[in-house]
Amino acid sequence: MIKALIFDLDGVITDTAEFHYLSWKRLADEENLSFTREDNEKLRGVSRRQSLELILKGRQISEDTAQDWMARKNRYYQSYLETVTPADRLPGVTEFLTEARELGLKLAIGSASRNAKTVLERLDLLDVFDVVGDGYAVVNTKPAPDLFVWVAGGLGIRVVEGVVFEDAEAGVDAALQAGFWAVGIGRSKVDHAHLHLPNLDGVKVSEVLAHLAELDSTHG
Ligand code: B16
Ligand code: MG
Repeated sequence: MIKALIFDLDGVITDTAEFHYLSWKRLADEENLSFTREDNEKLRGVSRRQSLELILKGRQISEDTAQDWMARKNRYYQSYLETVTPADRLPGVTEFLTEARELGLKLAIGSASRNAKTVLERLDLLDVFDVVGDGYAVVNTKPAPDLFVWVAGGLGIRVVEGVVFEDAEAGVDAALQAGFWAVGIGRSKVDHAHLHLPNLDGVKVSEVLAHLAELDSTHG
């Protein structure tokens, strides 16, 4: 029996990946680091700290410099966030969340981002979610299961009663490792999830739940 839906933010509810890219790119250009759009794909769902490490590609810098660079990138990113409006919800998101509420499901966010609450405010969605797990909630980030387990605790559900919607390989790994149902969204390596969808446009919550129930009765 599914009681809650848990959504990743960037790539599922809205697409802030481009802003992350532009912000890291500006920092990389200022510091003479090579950083391409292809490199950026590897940062999907990955924490700020791990993103910096991937961009450095093994180059060593002092802790003070690392803190300075992450803070600078975050300032660039936050200035992009000022342009976000409810129109930046991804297609189908509003309808999907509305149907989920009508079905009596609890709703939550499980995002690696420390800016998740700001983004939700800009999208006018903060009040829609019962629990928001963000980059401040746990120490071990995705693919560790900790964030989604933290969210389940806040919702008061068992992991088998929750479905995680994720666009990143690390996020699907985290959800599966924790024991949730997982729905992979988009073109990244997410087809190890129980169900894989291109996006939420035109997707019915009732159909997703029916599909998972069918899997449960076949394999469960
Ligand atoms: P911040 P998600 C993730 O969001 C992004 O996909 C990832 O690119 C970013 O590095 C991470 O948040 C941390 O973001 O710098 O704002 O703390 O997909 O987990 O919602
Ligand atoms: Mg994501």
